[in-house]
Amino acid sequence: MQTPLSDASSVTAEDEEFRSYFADATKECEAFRILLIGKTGSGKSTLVTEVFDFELEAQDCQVNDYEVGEHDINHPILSSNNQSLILHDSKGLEAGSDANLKLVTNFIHDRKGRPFAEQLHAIWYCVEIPISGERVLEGGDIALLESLLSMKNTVPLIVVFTKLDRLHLHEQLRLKKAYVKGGMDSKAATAKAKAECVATSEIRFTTSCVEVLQSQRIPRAWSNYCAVSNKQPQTIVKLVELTKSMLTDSETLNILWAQAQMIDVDLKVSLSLRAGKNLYRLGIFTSMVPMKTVRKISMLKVLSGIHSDVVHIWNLNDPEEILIGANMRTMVRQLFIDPAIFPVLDGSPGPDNNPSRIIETIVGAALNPITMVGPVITGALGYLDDIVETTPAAARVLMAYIADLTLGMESLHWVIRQKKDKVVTDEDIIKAFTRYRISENRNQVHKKIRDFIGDENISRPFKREKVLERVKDIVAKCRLNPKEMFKDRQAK
Ligand SMILES: Nc1nc2c(ncn2[C@@H]2O[C@H](COP(=O)(O)OP(=O)(O)OP(=O)(O)O)[C@@H](O)[C@H]2O)c(=O)[nH]1
Ligand SMILES: [Mg+2]
Repeated sequence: MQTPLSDASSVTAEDEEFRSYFADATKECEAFRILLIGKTGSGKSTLVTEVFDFELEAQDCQVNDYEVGEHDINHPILSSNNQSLILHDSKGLEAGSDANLKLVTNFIHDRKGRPFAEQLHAIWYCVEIPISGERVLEGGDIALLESLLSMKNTVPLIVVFTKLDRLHLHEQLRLKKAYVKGGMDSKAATAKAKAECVATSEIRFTTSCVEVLQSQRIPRAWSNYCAVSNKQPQTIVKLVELTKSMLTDSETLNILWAQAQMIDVDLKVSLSLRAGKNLYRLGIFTSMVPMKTVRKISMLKVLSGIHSDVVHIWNLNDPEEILIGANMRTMVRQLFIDPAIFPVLDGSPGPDNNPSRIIETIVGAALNPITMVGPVITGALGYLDDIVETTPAAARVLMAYIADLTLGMESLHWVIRQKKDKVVTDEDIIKAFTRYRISENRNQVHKKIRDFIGDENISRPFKREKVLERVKDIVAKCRLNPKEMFKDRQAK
């Protein structure tokens, strides 16, 4: 039995307003700022729609400016769909356009001296992959890279070769033609060409793009390159990873990047799990009497901070702020936390082992928020007050909250991704969270958490820092398979 100690730090913590870790880390700079360079038609708008769900057709007048092609590089482009991103778009560097070159270099130079939030955090230089022998980089491109080199630009610049699928198709047709000419029948030629075109495209891409970019002729003002296609999401994920790898160790930029991009789900999950860093900040895993600190701050506040961090990383378009509202937090607690508080030793779920019943209740309540807040919150508060005395149960709650909310948000991400308007509604949340709640993944998560708490004495200081690591392992083993999860309920 531990006797509560009276320690000054926890008294201070009692009065301290709980601050979200991610909100703190990004308070000086709330959006990732990216510059797009590339000729008209090179695929810039398409790319940003793919990566950021950045809806350029929105009603916003700034966006309309963008649509008509009057790209004023100084004019930041925002989208209500994704507020973690600011775009700047250049008109492109048509060969010989000195005025344009000056505009772009002056802009990059000017941003260099600005406060961090106004600086450029990355440059994507979009170049269409040539398929009929055109030059990949022209005089204007070389001149720009030259001036970036001489101004000692330090903003990571990635050369993004676009429309990779066109090269694949071009190669496929070329191969097919050759095989048919050699006497093969059309069907066999098509199949063979299809199977081989990716490999031959790779060779073409290396000679027509990579070798040119790496040649002496091209000033080394670029940091890296990749090839993308809007028809091949995995190529776009690679660009996101590449961009992330250029962000050095700035915690702010890493958080903003994970938030802003909407295509690399692994990156979202990984940052989402770092919401648990709040626990360190509050001293929960470093104090000798951890749960005393939890109680002083209140378990609900801790959960609410974690909740807000996780939701922010997923960065869904939630104009009504349903995801951070009290009803949502209550729903998550009721769906996932109660069983973590009342486990039974054989690893089966606790008192709510009738998922369809609890889900029906929750669904009804969440759709009708007025009926929800009162009784459910009272119940949850009661449980959480009771458990703060019991270290293992509290640790289990924290682990379950981080893991379940992360996977629930992943489920919601997949639901929203299928929607055209990308706006979160109550129904989407219910669909996504109940699907995860009844999934085998959720069972596994809770079983693993219970196994962990059962195996180890969590109250020992040297074990505590392992908790977040363990949550990471557990989530990694229980990641969702969206195709499997939503196979019988396709988005309407
Ligand atoms: N096949 C294929 N077409 C693409 C791809 N990316 C873009 N396109 C097409 O290329 C055309 C131009 O794309 P945009 O994204 O509008 O190009 P942009 O660079 O924004 O052009 P401006 O706004 O005029 O500067 C559109 O018809 C796109 O559908 C791709 O990866 N593959
Ligand atoms: Mg465009």
